Amino acid sequence: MTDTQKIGRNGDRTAREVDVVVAGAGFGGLYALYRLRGLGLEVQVYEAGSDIGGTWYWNRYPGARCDVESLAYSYAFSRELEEDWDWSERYASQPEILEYAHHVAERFDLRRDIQLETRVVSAVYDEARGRWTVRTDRGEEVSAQFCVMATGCLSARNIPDFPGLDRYSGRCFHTGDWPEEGVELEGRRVGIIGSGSTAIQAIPILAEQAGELFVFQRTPNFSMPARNTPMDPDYQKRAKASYPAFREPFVSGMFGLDFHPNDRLGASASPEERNEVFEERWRAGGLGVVGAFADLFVDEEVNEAAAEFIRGKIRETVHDPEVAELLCPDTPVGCKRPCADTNYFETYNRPNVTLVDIRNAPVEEITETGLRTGGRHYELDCIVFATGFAAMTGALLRIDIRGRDGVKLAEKWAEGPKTYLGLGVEGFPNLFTITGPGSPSVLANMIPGIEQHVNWIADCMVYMRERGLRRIEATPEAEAAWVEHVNQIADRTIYPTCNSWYVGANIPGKPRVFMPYLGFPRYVAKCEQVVANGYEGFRLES
Ligand code: N01
Repeated sequence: MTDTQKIGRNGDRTAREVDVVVAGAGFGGLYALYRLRGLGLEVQVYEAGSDIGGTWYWNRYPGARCDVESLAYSYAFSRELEEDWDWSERYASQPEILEYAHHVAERFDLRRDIQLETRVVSAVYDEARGRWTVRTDRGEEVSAQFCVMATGCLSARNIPDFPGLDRYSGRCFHTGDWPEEGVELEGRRVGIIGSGSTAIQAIPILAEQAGELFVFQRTPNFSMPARNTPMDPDYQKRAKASYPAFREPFVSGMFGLDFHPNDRLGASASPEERNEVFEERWRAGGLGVVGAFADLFVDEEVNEAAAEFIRGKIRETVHDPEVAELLCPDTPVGCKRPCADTNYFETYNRPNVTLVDIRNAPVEEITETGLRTGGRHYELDCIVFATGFAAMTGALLRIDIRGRDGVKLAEKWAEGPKTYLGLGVEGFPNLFTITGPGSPSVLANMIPGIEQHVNWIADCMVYMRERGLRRIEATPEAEAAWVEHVNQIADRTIYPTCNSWYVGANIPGKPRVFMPYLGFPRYVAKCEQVVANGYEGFRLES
């Protein structure tokens, strides 16, 4: 018997009762614990990893860092926390972000309610009791009034089902599960599959470490120089002196990201004027080119101008014209997640780096000693899978979640995720998702997005408590209207036009549905309006 179980009055084994179970101790789970505990609720957090940090715990691959400015990719809920933490670089590295998560956990004494190395495997709603029974992979069972799923948008790793994978005798790693002790690559022949944000960060470092590096690229991606620098102490001091004002542009633009959105329309600028704006932003570093014009995501011509500008930079940088062409994306800019890099395209000028185009010649098989594609065999000592994630839904669907009438979330979402505001799901009372599908999540600065969600959930629990309400559930009408709205907004943009993980296209068989909500400020306003109208779109019961 574990300490989460008790012997009931009749000798029967009953689950420990808590107010809230939180699944995941990344930035979402940590803040949920802080807020909900602050309401006097008993909260149990389960975390599958052997430490806290979520995404920033698992993604320890060489080169991992955040491409949102560190001063903005941080919690805003505590002025003291803001004051006592200093960032060392403009864009923080994974070890520094993880250290920050540890600092937050210590500072607010969070660890005592977090159980590590424990994965939530099922959550079943008991309608008669109005409670969730949550089970873990350690065989524990706990009963909770609320479930808060802080399972992350990009945490269910995707390793494609390449034939022969099991017989490979070398070492292979997914970037999202990189060994804590690191990997010795000196003198090794290393292959990396993928060319998304992760690969773009990892490739320059792997190329420095490995004897030879082979990059197996299916789709090239747009990337811009991050121009990362050590943190200027004066800049940090000024930012902290008026932190809310500093943070404002990181939450008020359509994306709440580092795009520094411009109100100006590219359609009304001449080609020379457009290029001037692109150039200025390219020089400033970060993802600014993507925010160069207000119509860049809706006007194909403006988007193509930005695309051609970046392609020009790739052609200038990469010495071999054939390699440069292979690296030039033919998708609209921003349609797949754009990246901010350090020496990515330059890396292809190194003599130990080979780009292998697998767009028309997919990986045929993994052999005992390497990989075969395009009729050629590549001998490899190590294969790195930078092949992404079952984004947005994967981490939720690997938990056996059953709501009212025993309905499985996996069945309900068979044709794509359906939520109201990315916070609640019809048929699943008292279950909240932090940055769930249908919320801005990955199309916003994640930490402000998390804080907004957790605050909304915490306020909702207070509202319910004050009124003696026990259950909250999205109505089918509100949910259907929200799903339609999410798609209508996306359909006005270039987003649905390419095969990105935003639409689930990276996972064979996944329904093609645009999952995140576009427009963080509009979303926040909608959430506030829902509250002002007495949780409109939700059914509340005592
Ligand atoms: O994953 P991805 P990621 N055969 O899905 C390829 C965030 N992030 O880990 O494009 C061959 O983007 C796939 O090819 P294709 C960020 O939101 C943030 O790189 O599907 N190739 C693609 O090239 C990002 O978007 C930071 O044709 C296959 C790659 O694998 C998200 O995480 C840093 C394949 C996967 O790219 C995920 O990025 C890093 C197959 N069968 C990541 N299957 C920050 O800075 C897949 N691929 C904050």
